[in-house]
Order: sequence, then structure tokens, then C-alpha cells
Amino acid sequence: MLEIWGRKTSSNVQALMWCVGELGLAYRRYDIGHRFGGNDTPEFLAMNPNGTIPVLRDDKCEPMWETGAILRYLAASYGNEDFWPIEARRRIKIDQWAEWSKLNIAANFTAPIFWRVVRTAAKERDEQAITQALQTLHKFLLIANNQLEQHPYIAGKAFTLADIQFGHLLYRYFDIAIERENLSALERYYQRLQQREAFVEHVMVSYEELRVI
Ligand SMILES: N[C@@H](CCC(=O)N[C@@H](CS)C(=O)NCC(=O)O)C(=O)O
Repeated sequence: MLEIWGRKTSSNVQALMWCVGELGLAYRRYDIGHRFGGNDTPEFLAMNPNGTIPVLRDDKCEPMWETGAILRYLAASYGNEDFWPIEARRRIKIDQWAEWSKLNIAANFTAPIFWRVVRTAAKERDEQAITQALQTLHKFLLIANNQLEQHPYIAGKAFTLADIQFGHLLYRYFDIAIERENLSALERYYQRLQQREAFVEHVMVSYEELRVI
């Protein structure tokens, strides 16, 4: 049984939970972070000195942190050959898109856009900074869109770990009040993800409790 520490409104927890759901693993999740607190206690910091969520513990293993690393642990332990191949030359195809998503999509969306639009009071919102951040994000989403015009999934023909790292941000991207580019392959991909039960359950989670008015 997996134990997971992290509130379900955290985007990193969502990526992890989606992966757990796709792999059909049994788990127990504890609400930690933001309004729940609990991530600054000595017990929690002993598991993750960064005080961030998610943290995962698998049976007799030490607690793990850093979402990308945890996803790889789960993929290596419980995934199949398509989800995260063993052979290095196949695995790199997935890893490059997974890494790219964390560095370019998550980093250019969550704090610069989502936080400014949802987690900032309207009177303090910096519209110019949001517009600039959207321009940067859209450069990268265009790369994803080009890839998705040729392939059903972000790393190719199969659903993989890279889809988790990339796709978990799309619910918020398509849901919040921002100007979006016309990226039709990306939209079709987002619709495909919504056919997945684990995506609906763990990613399409209301973020209203995070909103600052
Ligand atoms: N690089 C870390 C970042 C973790 C992180 O920043 N988590 C956020 C939630 S997405 C957090 O702990 N926020 C504090 C809180 O929820 O109280 C990872 O990928 O796991």
C-alpha cells in the first residue's frame, strides 16, 4: 500500500495521483499543505527537508520526494514497457518530453500564470506580466501542438509517463480565464485525456479553494 502526503489541489500531487490511478495502485492519501498545513512539522520535515508535497512512501521504502523522481520510481516499479521502457534508447524518447514538460510547461505556467490569475487578488494582478508569461508558454505549447499533430500522445503512439508530466497541467490551462492560442491538436489531445478515468478523478479537481479574490 502506497502512502501519499499532499492535498489534492496541488498540481504536483495531481500528477502523482494520476499516475497512481493509471497504474491501478492501492493508496492512502493524507491532506497536507496549504489550508491543511502539516508540512512544517519535524515529522514531515524528517520525510522531506524541503517541506513540500507530495511525499510518497511505498511499503518498507524510505519516504520519497520530487514529483518527477517519484513518477519514475512508480513507472520503474509498476509500469509496463510502453509507459516507461527499460531500454535506454526507448526510454530517452519518453524522458526527454517528461523533463521538457517540467522545465518548460510547469515552470512557465504554474507560478507565472496560474498563481497570477487565480492566487492573486484582482487589484494586485499584473496583467502585463501575465500577457508576457503567456507568450513564453505559448512558444512551448506550439512545440507540443506540432508533436501532437503527428502523434496521439506527447512522446509518440503510446500513453506514457511523459503524458502525466505534460498533461496534468492542461485542465488548469484550459479552465482559467486567459487568452489562449488556437492549438487544435493540443485541444484534441486534452479531450482524449478527459476520456481517462484517472485524469478526471485526480486532475480535474476544483481549484476554487486556492482562489484569492
Ligand atoms: N519540485 C517539487 C516542488 C514541490 C512543490 O512546490 N509543491 C507545492 C505544491 S504543488 C507545495 O509543497 N506547496 C506548499 C503547500 O502546499 O503548502 C516537486 O516537483 O515535487
